[in-house]
Amino acid sequence: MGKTLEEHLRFAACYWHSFCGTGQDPFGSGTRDFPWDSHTDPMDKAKGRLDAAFEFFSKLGVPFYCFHDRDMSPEGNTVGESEKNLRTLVALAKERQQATGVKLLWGTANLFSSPRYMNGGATNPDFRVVTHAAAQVKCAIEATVELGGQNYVFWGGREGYTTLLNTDMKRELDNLGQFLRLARDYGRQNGFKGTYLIEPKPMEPSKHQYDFDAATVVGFLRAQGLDQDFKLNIEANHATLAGHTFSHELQVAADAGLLGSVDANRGDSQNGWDTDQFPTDIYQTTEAMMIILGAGGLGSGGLNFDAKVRRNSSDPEDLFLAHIGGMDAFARGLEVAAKLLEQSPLRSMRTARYRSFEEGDGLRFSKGELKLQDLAKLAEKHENLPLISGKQELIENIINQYL
Ligand code: XUL
Ligand code: CO
Repeated sequence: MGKTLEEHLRFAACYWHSFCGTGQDPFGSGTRDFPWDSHTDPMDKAKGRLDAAFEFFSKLGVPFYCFHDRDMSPEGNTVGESEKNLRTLVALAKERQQATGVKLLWGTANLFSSPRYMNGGATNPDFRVVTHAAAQVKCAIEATVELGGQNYVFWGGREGYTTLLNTDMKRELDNLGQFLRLARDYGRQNGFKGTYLIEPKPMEPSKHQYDFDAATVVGFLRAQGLDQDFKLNIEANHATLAGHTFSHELQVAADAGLLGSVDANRGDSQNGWDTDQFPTDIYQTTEAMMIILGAGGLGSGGLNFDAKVRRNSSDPEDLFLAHIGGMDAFARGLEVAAKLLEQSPLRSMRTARYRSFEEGDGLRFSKGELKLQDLAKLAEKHENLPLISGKQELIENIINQYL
């Protein structure tokens, strides 16, 4: 379709799962030994982690990476010290980017790990906490600009509530809108030309999160006047937590003209939480790539592996195998999707279903030329309608032929 696989897919590796998470869960400690964790000074740990991350990115050959401020550098005792830590690591990351050619897809701020944010970051009922969220976002935007990041992400893990009995939801949402406008303006005034992204997720860690799903976020962005600067970062596993398919979320974002980027992973159909597994399901990647191709591609976004190896995948090579498998699953999905769009009858079958709106009264309805009473009158002409099959099984059979 006129682009190379690399240009279409724009893969990114994420810093947090691969270089911060050792496999610890609520029931047990980590299972992967990170040699840099043997340093006692947190800044030495961070530097060792950075070296390992860039060694991995370049050995893997992945063109992009993504990070949170706190993945890359430790929180200090004061706001100023945290900022200084991040600036030190960003200078080193810049050197590594130049040496390896690896680029930054997006940066973000972690407004969910510190106990300070237990009631939210930008939506915290205590204004003083909101100022801390602002300090972090300001510095993370500066870091993203310094590293040439193409996007800046907001994922609202704790932007939500635990109970409505103590929550003024309207005020919190207005505060979120205000906060995001300030962040947008600061970035624009300080050289950020990329896309701001909101990553929907319905729950976990909050009981209810404000950025519930793509439709909710599209409505929020429009209501807050943010839809010119912000798009959506759709994550597969977040879609399933919201009771949707990955394709549904991609299509909602694409239809609003707001499909910005993708966090490529998958859930587990028997587990109701964010398992963040590497994508391996070619059916799912094919459906996703059909929508992405239909939307004209990912633009400045990409496919970020927000995924982690299983706790019992304890060999260093497992991290390579996981990313390679994920890339292959999407590359294969892209090839199948391109063939389905270009060679199969799928697209023409869908177009044909809506043919009645392309001519005559259907076209007049689409153009807004008919009133409800006109439609009601026309119904009298359409008694005894034939049933028109949706042909779902045929379509599914066609997809399997191309797979
Ligand atoms: C959490 C999640 C985050 C965002 C970035 O579920 O997906 O890692 O991608 O904050
Ligand atoms: Co994510």
